[in-house]
Amino acid sequence: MASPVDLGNTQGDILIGLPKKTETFFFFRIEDSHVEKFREQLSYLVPLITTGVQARDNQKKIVQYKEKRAASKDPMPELLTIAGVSVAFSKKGLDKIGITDDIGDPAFNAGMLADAGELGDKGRRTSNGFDPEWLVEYKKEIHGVIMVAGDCHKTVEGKLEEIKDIFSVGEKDSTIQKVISVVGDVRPGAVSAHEHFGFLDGVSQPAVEGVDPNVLPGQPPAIPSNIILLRTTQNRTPPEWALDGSFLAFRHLAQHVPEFDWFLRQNPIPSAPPGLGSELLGARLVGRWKSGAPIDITPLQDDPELGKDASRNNTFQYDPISQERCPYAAHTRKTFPRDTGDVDFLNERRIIRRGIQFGPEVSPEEAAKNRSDPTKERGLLFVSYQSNLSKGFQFIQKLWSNNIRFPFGKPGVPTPGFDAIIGQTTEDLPPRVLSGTDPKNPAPELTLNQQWVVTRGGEYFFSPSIPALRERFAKKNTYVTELR
Ligand code: N7H
Repeated sequence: MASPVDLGNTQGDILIGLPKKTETFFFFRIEDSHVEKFREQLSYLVPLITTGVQARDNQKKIVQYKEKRAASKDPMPELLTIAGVSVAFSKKGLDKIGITDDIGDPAFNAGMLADAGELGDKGRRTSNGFDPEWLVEYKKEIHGVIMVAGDCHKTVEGKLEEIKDIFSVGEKDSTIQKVISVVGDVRPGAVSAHEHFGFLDGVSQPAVEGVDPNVLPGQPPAIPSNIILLRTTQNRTPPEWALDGSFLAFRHLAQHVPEFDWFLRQNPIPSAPPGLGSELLGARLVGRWKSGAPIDITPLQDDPELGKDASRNNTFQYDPISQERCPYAAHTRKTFPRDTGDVDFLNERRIIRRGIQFGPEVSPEEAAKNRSDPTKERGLLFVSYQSNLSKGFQFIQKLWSNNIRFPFGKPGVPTPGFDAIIGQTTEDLPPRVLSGTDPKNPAPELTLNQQWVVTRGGEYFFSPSIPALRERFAKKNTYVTELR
Protein backbone atom coordinates (compact mmCIF):
# COMPACT_ATOMS: atom_id res chain seq x y z
CA MET A 1 0.00 0.00 0.00
CA ALA A 2 1.32 3.44 -0.87
CA SER A 3 2.34 5.49 2.16
CA PRO A 4 -0.15 8.23 3.02
CA VAL A 5 2.81 10.44 3.87
CA ASP A 6 4.34 12.83 1.35
CA LEU A 7 7.71 13.65 2.90
CA GLY A 8 8.20 16.47 0.43
CA ASN A 9 5.23 18.23 2.01
CA THR A 10 6.17 17.81 5.67
CA GLN A 11 8.75 19.83 7.57
CA GLY A 12 11.90 17.74 7.97
CA ASP A 13 12.16 17.68 11.74
CA ILE A 14 8.80 15.99 12.23
CA LEU A 15 9.12 12.52 10.73
CA ILE A 16 12.81 12.34 9.81
CA GLY A 17 14.63 14.68 12.20
CA LEU A 18 17.18 17.37 11.47
CA PRO A 19 20.81 16.64 12.27
CA LYS A 20 21.56 18.85 15.27
CA LYS A 21 24.67 19.43 17.31
CA THR A 22 23.20 22.79 18.14
CA GLU A 23 19.84 24.45 17.58
CA THR A 24 18.55 27.97 18.08
CA PHE A 25 14.89 28.58 18.84
CA PHE A 26 13.95 32.12 17.84
CA PHE A 27 10.54 32.94 19.34
CA PHE A 28 8.94 35.95 17.71
CA ARG A 29 5.98 38.26 17.74
CA ILE A 30 4.53 39.70 14.54
CA GLU A 31 4.17 43.46 14.63
CA ASP A 32 0.52 44.55 14.46
CA SER A 33 1.07 47.06 11.71
CA HIS A 34 3.19 44.74 9.54
CA VAL A 35 1.14 41.57 9.22
CA GLU A 36 0.73 41.68 5.44
CA LYS A 37 4.36 42.56 4.90
CA PHE A 38 5.34 39.70 7.21
CA ARG A 39 3.30 37.34 5.05
CA GLU A 40 5.05 38.59 1.94
CA GLN A 41 8.44 38.09 3.54
CA LEU A 42 7.41 34.62 4.67
CA SER A 43 7.39 33.59 1.01
CA TYR A 44 11.19 34.04 1.08
CA LEU A 45 11.52 31.90 4.19
CA VAL A 46 9.54 28.98 2.75
CA PRO A 47 12.26 27.83 0.30
CA LEU A 48 14.71 27.72 3.23
CA ILE A 49 12.53 25.33 5.27
CA THR A 50 13.97 21.82 5.26
CA THR A 51 11.49 19.28 3.90
CA GLY A 52 11.25 15.66 4.97
CA VAL A 53 12.88 14.62 1.68
CA GLN A 54 15.80 17.01 2.21
CA ALA A 55 16.19 15.86 5.83
CA ARG A 56 16.42 12.26 4.66
CA ASP A 57 18.97 13.24 1.98
CA ASN A 58 20.98 15.07 4.61
CA GLN A 59 21.05 11.96 6.78
CA LYS A 60 22.36 9.95 3.82
CA LYS A 61 24.99 12.61 3.09
CA ILE A 62 26.19 12.41 6.70
CA VAL A 63 26.57 8.63 6.50
CA GLN A 64 28.51 8.94 3.22
CA TYR A 65 30.67 11.71 4.66
CA LYS A 66 31.54 9.63 7.72
CA GLU A 67 32.59 6.73 5.47
CA LYS A 68 34.66 9.01 3.26
CA ARG A 69 36.32 10.61 6.27
CA ALA A 70 37.13 7.24 7.82
CA ALA A 71 38.77 6.14 4.54
CA SER A 72 40.56 9.41 3.86
CA LYS A 73 44.30 9.75 4.37
CA ASP A 74 43.98 13.54 4.48
CA PRO A 75 42.48 15.27 7.50
CA MET A 76 38.84 16.23 7.00
CA PRO A 77 36.59 18.28 9.33
CA GLU A 78 34.75 16.07 11.79
CA LEU A 79 31.30 17.17 10.69
CA LEU A 80 29.65 18.01 7.43
CA THR A 81 28.35 21.58 7.29
CA ILE A 82 24.56 21.28 7.38
CA ALA A 83 21.81 23.62 8.54
CA GLY A 84 18.14 22.70 8.83
CA VAL A 85 15.28 25.15 9.24
CA SER A 86 11.75 24.75 10.65
CA VAL A 87 8.96 27.16 11.48
CA ALA A 88 5.84 26.83 13.63
CA PHE A 89 3.01 29.11 14.76
CA SER A 90 1.05 29.42 17.99
CA LYS A 91 -2.72 29.89 17.95
CA LYS A 92 -2.19 33.61 18.56
CA GLY A 93 0.18 33.61 15.60
CA LEU A 94 -2.42 31.97 13.34
CA ASP A 95 -5.02 34.49 14.48
CA LYS A 96 -2.61 37.33 13.83
CA ILE A 97 -2.10 36.31 10.21
CA GLY A 98 -5.82 35.74 9.74
CA ILE A 99 -6.00 31.95 9.77
CA THR A 100 -8.86 31.63 12.19
CA ASP A 101 -10.69 28.43 11.27
CA ASP A 102 -10.68 25.96 14.14
CA ILE A 103 -7.98 23.32 13.89
CA GLY A 104 -9.85 21.21 16.43
CA ASP A 105 -7.31 21.00 19.25
CA PRO A 106 -8.45 22.68 22.49
CA ALA A 107 -4.96 22.59 24.08
CA PHE A 108 -3.46 24.36 21.07
CA ASN A 109 -6.29 26.87 20.95
CA ALA A 110 -5.87 27.82 24.61
CA GLY A 111 -2.04 27.92 24.53
CA MET A 112 0.41 26.47 27.04
CA LEU A 113 0.35 29.41 29.44
CA ALA A 114 -3.32 28.70 30.11
CA ASP A 115 -2.44 25.04 30.60
CA ALA A 116 0.51 25.53 32.98
CA GLY A 117 -1.47 24.91 36.18
CA GLU A 118 -3.05 21.78 34.71
CA LEU A 119 0.37 20.54 33.62
CA GLY A 120 1.53 20.86 37.24
CA ASP A 121 4.03 23.67 36.70
CA LYS A 122 4.97 25.58 39.84
CA GLY A 123 3.21 28.91 40.33
CA ARG A 124 0.41 30.56 42.23
CA ARG A 125 -3.32 30.80 41.89
CA THR A 126 -4.51 34.37 41.29
CA SER A 127 -7.89 35.95 40.75
CA ASN A 128 -7.19 35.68 36.99
CA GLY A 129 -6.28 32.01 37.10
CA PHE A 130 -2.82 30.56 37.49
CA ASP A 131 0.49 32.40 37.25
CA PRO A 132 3.36 29.95 36.61
CA GLU A 133 6.94 30.60 37.74
CA TRP A 134 8.10 30.84 34.13
CA LEU A 135 10.67 33.14 32.58
CA VAL A 136 8.77 36.37 31.85
CA GLU A 137 9.42 36.12 28.11
CA TYR A 138 7.35 32.94 27.83
CA LYS A 139 4.42 34.76 29.44
CA LYS A 140 4.42 37.32 26.64
CA GLU A 141 2.52 36.85 23.43
CA ILE A 142 4.52 34.51 21.17
CA HIS A 143 3.29 34.14 17.59
CA GLY A 144 5.82 31.72 16.21
CA VAL A 145 9.19 30.08 16.44
CA ILE A 146 11.90 29.71 13.84
CA MET A 147 14.21 26.79 14.60
CA VAL A 148 17.64 26.49 13.02
CA ALA A 149 19.63 23.34 13.67
CA GLY A 150 23.09 22.47 12.44
CA ASP A 151 26.58 21.09 12.91
CA CYS A 152 28.02 24.11 14.77
CA HIS A 153 27.20 27.60 16.04
CA LYS A 154 28.79 29.24 13.00
CA THR A 155 26.55 27.37 10.58
CA VAL A 156 23.42 28.03 12.64
CA GLU A 157 24.19 31.69 13.29
CA GLY A 158 24.91 32.25 9.59
CA LYS A 159 21.58 30.70 8.57
CA LEU A 160 19.70 32.61 11.26
CA GLU A 161 21.21 35.90 10.09
CA GLU A 162 20.05 35.11 6.56
CA ILE A 163 16.53 34.54 7.94
CA LYS A 164 16.56 37.64 10.15
CA ASP A 165 17.51 39.69 7.09
CA ILE A 166 14.34 38.52 5.35
CA PHE A 167 12.27 40.08 8.14
CA SER A 168 14.68 43.00 8.72
CA VAL A 169 14.98 41.94 12.37
CA GLY A 170 16.64 44.62 14.46
CA GLU A 171 15.78 47.40 12.00
CA LYS A 172 13.11 50.08 12.31
CA ASP A 173 10.79 48.47 9.78
CA SER A 174 11.20 44.94 11.15
CA THR A 175 8.02 42.90 10.81
CA ILE A 176 8.83 40.61 13.72
CA GLN A 177 10.30 41.18 17.17
CA LYS A 178 12.33 38.66 19.12
CA VAL A 179 10.50 37.55 22.27
CA ILE A 180 13.22 35.16 23.39
CA SER A 181 15.97 33.24 21.66
CA VAL A 182 17.34 30.06 23.24
CA VAL A 183 20.26 27.94 22.16
CA GLY A 184 20.44 24.19 22.65
CA ASP A 185 23.68 22.23 22.42
CA VAL A 186 24.35 18.53 22.62
CA ARG A 187 26.72 17.71 25.46
CA PRO A 188 30.44 17.49 24.68
CA GLY A 189 32.62 14.46 23.99
CA ALA A 190 31.69 11.02 25.25
CA VAL A 191 28.35 12.19 26.70
CA SER A 192 27.21 13.83 23.48
CA ALA A 193 24.18 11.56 23.05
CA HIS A 194 23.26 11.75 26.75
CA GLU A 195 20.97 14.20 28.50
CA HIS A 196 22.19 16.15 31.55
CA PHE A 197 21.33 13.52 34.20
CA GLY A 198 23.67 11.29 32.21
CA PHE A 199 21.21 8.95 30.46
CA LEU A 200 21.41 8.04 26.79
CA ASP A 201 18.63 9.91 25.00
CA GLY A 202 16.68 9.19 21.82
CA VAL A 203 16.69 5.41 22.35
CA SER A 204 12.99 4.69 21.95
CA GLN A 205 11.41 6.60 19.11
CA PRO A 206 8.35 5.22 17.36
CA ALA A 207 8.85 3.81 13.86
CA VAL A 208 6.35 5.64 11.67
CA GLU A 209 4.71 3.18 9.31
CA GLY A 210 5.57 3.82 5.69
CA VAL A 211 8.30 6.31 6.64
CA ASP A 212 10.93 4.33 8.53
CA PRO A 213 12.05 1.58 6.14
CA ASN A 214 14.02 -0.46 8.68
CA VAL A 215 11.92 -1.05 11.77
CA LEU A 216 14.19 -2.27 14.53
CA PRO A 217 13.26 -5.23 16.74
CA GLY A 218 10.99 -4.06 19.55
CA GLN A 219 10.75 -0.57 18.09
CA PRO A 220 7.23 0.53 18.89
CA PRO A 221 5.23 1.56 15.81
CA ALA A 222 3.26 4.73 15.23
CA ILE A 223 0.74 5.18 12.53
CA PRO A 224 1.40 8.36 10.50
CA SER A 225 -1.96 9.92 11.37
CA ASN A 226 -0.98 9.95 15.05
CA ILE A 227 1.97 12.20 14.28
CA ILE A 228 0.83 14.33 11.35
CA LEU A 229 -2.62 15.49 10.37
CA LEU A 230 -3.99 13.40 7.55
CA ARG A 231 -7.53 13.15 6.28
CA THR A 232 -7.91 10.07 8.47
CA THR A 233 -6.53 11.69 11.64
CA GLN A 234 -8.30 10.31 14.69
CA ASN A 235 -11.83 10.78 13.37
CA ARG A 236 -11.28 14.50 12.93
CA THR A 237 -11.49 16.41 9.72
CA PRO A 238 -8.69 18.95 9.81
CA PRO A 239 -8.97 22.05 7.62
CA GLU A 240 -7.27 21.57 4.25
CA TRP A 241 -4.37 23.89 5.14
CA ALA A 242 -3.56 21.82 8.26
CA LEU A 243 -2.98 18.55 6.38
CA ASP A 244 0.58 17.17 6.60
CA GLY A 245 1.24 19.50 9.53
CA SER A 246 1.84 18.53 13.15
CA PHE A 247 1.41 20.03 16.61
CA LEU A 248 4.66 20.90 18.35
CA ALA A 249 4.83 21.00 22.16
CA PHE A 250 7.83 23.04 23.34
CA ARG A 251 8.98 22.99 26.97
CA HIS A 252 11.99 24.82 28.38
CA LEU A 253 12.94 22.41 31.17
CA ALA A 254 15.70 23.15 33.69
CA GLN A 255 17.42 20.14 35.25
CA HIS A 256 18.92 20.28 38.74
CA VAL A 257 21.72 17.81 38.14
CA PRO A 258 23.92 18.12 41.29
CA GLU A 259 20.78 17.85 43.45
CA PHE A 260 19.62 14.75 41.52
CA ASP A 261 23.04 13.12 41.91
CA TRP A 262 23.07 13.97 45.61
CA PHE A 263 19.65 12.35 46.12
CA LEU A 264 20.83 9.17 44.40
CA ARG A 265 23.92 9.09 46.63
CA GLN A 266 21.78 9.54 49.76
CA ASN A 267 19.31 6.79 48.86
CA PRO A 268 21.18 3.74 47.53
CA ILE A 269 18.95 0.72 46.99
CA PRO A 270 19.65 -1.68 49.88
CA SER A 271 19.30 -4.89 47.88
CA ALA A 272 21.58 -3.73 45.04
CA PRO A 273 24.89 -5.45 44.33
CA PRO A 274 27.68 -3.83 46.42
CA GLY A 275 28.52 -0.31 45.29
CA LEU A 276 25.69 -0.16 42.75
CA GLY A 277 22.85 1.09 44.99
CA SER A 278 22.81 4.70 43.79
CA GLU A 279 23.32 3.83 40.14
CA LEU A 280 20.48 1.32 40.41
CA LEU A 281 18.17 3.92 41.96
CA GLY A 282 18.83 6.27 39.02
CA ALA A 283 18.13 3.45 36.57
CA ARG A 284 14.90 2.51 38.40
CA LEU A 285 13.66 6.10 38.32
CA VAL A 286 14.29 6.34 34.58
CA GLY A 287 13.65 2.75 33.40
CA ARG A 288 17.03 2.52 31.69
CA TRP A 289 20.64 2.57 32.81
CA LYS A 290 22.78 5.51 31.79
CA SER A 291 24.04 3.46 28.83
CA GLY A 292 20.45 3.15 27.55
CA ALA A 293 20.17 -0.54 28.53
CA PRO A 294 16.58 -1.24 29.70
CA ILE A 295 16.36 -2.38 33.33
CA ASP A 296 13.60 -4.72 32.25
CA ILE A 297 16.22 -6.78 30.41
CA THR A 298 19.15 -6.23 32.77
CA PRO A 299 17.63 -5.39 36.18
CA LEU A 300 20.65 -5.38 38.49
CA GLN A 301 23.58 -4.08 36.54
CA ASP A 302 24.25 -1.97 33.47
CA ASP A 303 25.11 -3.59 30.14
CA PRO A 304 26.69 -0.89 27.93
CA GLU A 305 26.88 -3.22 24.91
CA LEU A 306 23.12 -3.75 25.13
CA GLY A 307 22.54 -0.03 25.68
CA LYS A 308 24.12 0.95 22.38
CA ASP A 309 22.77 -1.98 20.36
CA ALA A 310 19.72 -0.58 18.57
CA SER A 311 18.69 -4.08 17.52
CA ARG A 312 18.31 -5.16 21.18
CA ASN A 313 17.75 -2.11 23.37
CA ASN A 314 13.98 -2.04 22.77
CA THR A 315 13.24 -5.76 22.84
CA PHE A 316 11.36 -5.88 26.12
CA GLN A 317 7.84 -5.82 27.48
CA TYR A 318 6.97 -4.81 31.05
CA ASP A 319 5.38 -7.46 33.25
CA PRO A 320 1.83 -6.08 33.69
CA ILE A 321 1.50 -7.43 37.24
CA SER A 322 4.94 -6.78 38.67
CA GLN A 323 7.36 -3.96 39.22
CA GLU A 324 10.22 -6.21 40.25
CA ARG A 325 12.08 -5.64 36.99
CA CYS A 326 10.86 -2.07 36.41
CA PRO A 327 8.88 0.25 38.72
CA TYR A 328 5.39 1.08 37.48
CA ALA A 329 6.33 4.75 37.87
CA ALA A 330 9.68 4.62 36.04
CA HIS A 331 9.85 7.50 33.52
CA THR A 332 9.91 5.26 30.44
CA ARG A 333 7.09 3.08 31.80
CA LYS A 334 4.89 6.07 32.63
CA THR A 335 5.46 7.80 29.32
CA PHE A 336 5.13 4.68 27.17
CA PRO A 337 3.39 1.90 29.10
CA ARG A 338 4.20 -0.92 26.68
CA ASP A 339 2.21 -3.46 28.69
CA THR A 340 -1.07 -1.60 28.07
CA GLY A 341 -3.32 -4.10 26.30
CA ASP A 342 -5.24 -1.56 24.21
CA VAL A 343 -2.84 -1.06 21.32
CA ASP A 344 -4.95 1.56 19.51
CA PHE A 345 -5.26 3.62 22.69
CA LEU A 346 -1.49 3.42 23.19
CA ASN A 347 -0.73 4.25 19.56
CA GLU A 348 -2.77 7.43 19.81
CA ARG A 349 -0.46 8.51 22.63
CA ARG A 350 2.73 8.24 20.60
CA ILE A 351 4.90 11.30 20.20
CA ILE A 352 8.10 11.94 18.29
CA ARG A 353 10.67 13.61 20.54
CA ARG A 354 13.10 16.06 18.93
CA GLY A 355 14.51 18.03 21.87
CA ILE A 356 18.05 19.12 22.54
CA GLN A 357 20.04 19.82 25.70
CA PHE A 358 21.02 23.32 26.78
CA GLY A 359 23.44 24.81 29.25
CA PRO A 360 26.94 24.05 30.50
CA GLU A 361 28.30 20.94 32.17
CA VAL A 362 28.16 20.78 35.98
CA SER A 363 31.13 22.73 37.36
CA PRO A 364 33.39 21.29 40.11
CA GLU A 365 31.99 23.96 42.49
CA GLU A 366 28.40 22.94 41.83
CA ALA A 367 29.30 19.26 42.25
CA ALA A 368 31.11 20.00 45.53
CA LYS A 369 28.13 21.98 46.91
CA ASN A 370 25.50 19.53 45.54
CA ARG A 371 23.72 22.62 44.30
CA SER A 372 23.03 24.08 40.86
CA ASP A 373 24.30 27.57 40.19
CA PRO A 374 21.19 29.45 38.93
CA THR A 375 23.38 31.52 36.61
CA LYS A 376 24.48 28.33 34.82
CA GLU A 377 21.17 26.70 34.19
CA ARG A 378 21.10 23.49 32.14
CA GLY A 379 18.40 21.14 30.95
CA LEU A 380 16.32 20.07 28.02
CA LEU A 381 14.59 22.10 25.32
CA PHE A 382 11.86 19.51 24.93
CA VAL A 383 10.10 19.26 21.57
CA SER A 384 7.46 16.70 20.70
CA TYR A 385 5.39 16.27 17.56
CA GLN A 386 1.93 14.72 17.56
CA SER A 387 -1.33 15.08 15.63
CA ASN A 388 -3.36 15.70 18.78
CA LEU A 389 -1.93 17.50 21.82
CA SER A 390 -4.59 16.29 24.20
CA LYS A 391 -3.71 12.70 23.34
CA GLY A 392 0.04 13.28 22.96
CA PHE A 393 2.22 15.52 25.13
CA GLN A 394 -0.59 16.92 27.28
CA PHE A 395 -2.01 13.48 28.03
CA ILE A 396 1.36 11.94 28.88
CA GLN A 397 2.34 14.77 31.21
CA LYS A 398 -1.00 15.26 32.94
CA LEU A 399 -2.66 11.88 33.02
CA TRP A 400 0.31 9.54 33.18
CA SER A 401 3.43 11.20 34.62
CA ASN A 402 1.62 13.46 37.11
CA ASN A 403 -0.98 10.86 38.02
CA ILE A 404 0.09 8.89 41.10
CA ARG A 405 -2.55 6.22 40.39
CA PHE A 406 -1.30 5.44 36.88
CA PRO A 407 -0.74 2.69 35.73
CA PHE A 408 -4.09 1.66 37.16
CA GLY A 409 -5.11 -1.54 38.90
CA LYS A 410 -1.65 -2.83 39.70
CA PRO A 411 -1.51 -5.44 42.45
CA GLY A 412 0.43 -5.01 45.66
CA VAL A 413 0.85 -1.22 45.76
CA PRO A 414 -1.39 1.54 47.09
CA THR A 415 -0.31 3.79 44.21
CA PRO A 416 2.53 3.55 41.68
CA GLY A 417 3.35 7.22 42.40
CA PHE A 418 4.92 10.05 40.43
CA ASP A 419 7.20 9.82 37.43
CA ALA A 420 10.28 10.95 39.37
CA ILE A 421 11.75 12.69 36.31
CA ILE A 422 8.84 14.82 35.09
CA GLY A 423 5.83 14.04 37.31
CA GLN A 424 4.72 17.18 39.13
CA THR A 425 1.96 19.06 40.92
CA THR A 426 1.61 22.78 41.38
CA GLU A 427 1.58 22.19 45.15
CA ASP A 428 4.56 21.04 47.19
CA LEU A 429 2.23 19.00 49.42
CA PRO A 430 1.74 16.11 49.50
CA PRO A 431 5.40 15.34 48.67
CA ARG A 432 6.22 13.40 45.53
CA VAL A 433 6.48 9.68 46.23
CA LEU A 434 6.76 6.51 44.19
CA SER A 435 6.89 2.82 45.01
CA GLY A 436 8.87 -0.01 43.48
CA THR A 437 12.35 1.47 43.65
CA ASP A 438 13.76 -1.57 45.50
CA PRO A 439 13.28 -4.63 43.27
CA LYS A 440 13.37 -7.00 46.25
CA ASN A 441 10.97 -4.95 48.37
CA PRO A 442 8.81 -2.94 45.95
CA ALA A 443 5.92 -1.92 48.26
CA PRO A 444 7.50 0.89 50.36
CA GLU A 445 7.26 4.38 48.97
CA LEU A 446 10.32 6.53 48.42
CA THR A 447 9.86 10.25 49.06
CA LEU A 448 11.50 12.44 46.45
CA ASN A 449 12.90 15.43 48.33
CA GLN A 450 12.52 17.89 45.46
CA GLN A 451 11.66 18.30 41.80
CA TRP A 452 14.75 17.98 39.63
CA VAL A 453 13.06 19.08 36.40
CA VAL A 454 11.48 22.52 36.56
CA THR A 455 9.54 24.19 33.75
CA ARG A 456 10.79 27.64 32.74
CA GLY A 457 8.25 28.13 29.97
CA GLY A 458 6.85 26.76 26.76
CA GLU A 459 4.15 27.00 24.14
CA TYR A 460 2.03 24.87 21.85
CA PHE A 461 2.69 25.42 18.16
CA PHE A 462 1.54 24.11 14.80
CA SER A 463 4.13 23.14 12.18
CA PRO A 464 2.37 23.59 8.84
CA SER A 465 3.13 21.66 5.68
CA ILE A 466 5.35 23.27 3.06
CA PRO A 467 2.44 23.77 0.58
CA ALA A 468 0.33 25.36 3.34
CA LEU A 469 3.17 27.70 4.26
CA ARG A 470 3.59 28.66 0.64
CA GLU A 471 -0.05 29.00 -0.37
CA ARG A 472 -2.00 29.85 2.79
CA PHE A 473 0.42 31.42 5.26
CA ALA A 474 2.67 33.39 2.92
CA LYS A 475 1.40 36.01 0.56
CA LYS A 476 2.85 36.50 -2.89
CA ASN A 477 5.11 39.48 -2.91
CA THR A 478 3.34 42.13 -4.94
CA TYR A 479 6.61 43.15 -6.60
CA VAL A 480 7.27 39.56 -7.74
CA THR A 481 3.67 39.20 -8.88
CA GLU A 482 3.86 42.39 -10.92
CA LEU A 483 6.95 41.12 -12.74
CA ARG A 484 5.19 37.98 -13.87
FE1 N7H B 1 11.62 11.53 28.64
N1 N7H B 1 15.67 11.30 31.26
O1 N7H B 1 16.80 11.60 31.06
O2 N7H B 1 15.35 10.78 32.31
N2 N7H B 1 13.20 10.26 28.65
N3 N7H B 1 12.72 12.93 29.65
N4 N7H B 1 10.09 12.89 28.46
N5 N7H B 1 10.59 10.23 27.49
C1 N7H B 1 13.27 9.05 28.00
O3 N7H B 1 14.08 6.31 25.07
C2 N7H B 1 13.95 12.74 30.27
C3 N7H B 1 10.07 14.16 28.92
C4 N7H B 1 9.28 10.40 27.02
O4 N7H B 1 9.35 4.59 24.44
C5 N7H B 1 14.52 8.42 28.29
O5 N7H B 1 15.13 8.16 24.57
C6 N7H B 1 14.32 13.98 30.91
C7 N7H B 1 8.78 14.77 28.70
C8 N7H B 1 8.90 9.26 26.21
O6 N7H B 1 10.11 3.61 26.24
C9 N7H B 1 15.22 9.25 29.11
C10 N7H B 1 13.32 14.89 30.67
C11 N7H B 1 8.01 13.79 28.10
C12 N7H B 1 10.00 8.41 26.20
C13 N7H B 1 14.39 10.42 29.37
C14 N7H B 1 12.31 14.22 29.89
C15 N7H B 1 8.85 12.62 27.92
C16 N7H B 1 11.02 9.04 27.01
C17 N7H B 1 15.00 7.04 27.81
C18 N7H B 1 13.20 16.32 31.10
C19 N7H B 1 6.57 13.85 27.65
C20 N7H B 1 10.10 7.08 25.46
C21 N7H B 1 15.76 7.11 26.53
C22 N7H B 1 14.20 17.08 31.40
C23 N7H B 1 5.62 14.46 28.32
C24 N7H B 1 9.68 5.92 26.36
C25 N7H B 1 14.92 7.18 25.30
C26 N7H B 1 9.72 4.61 25.62
C27 N7H B 1 12.27 8.49 27.23
C28 N7H B 1 14.65 11.49 30.26
C29 N7H B 1 11.14 14.82 29.49
C30 N7H B 1 8.45 11.46 27.30
C31 N7H B 1 16.63 8.95 29.63
C32 N7H B 1 15.56 14.27 31.72
C33 N7H B 1 8.37 16.20 29.08
C34 N7H B 1 7.57 9.06 25.49
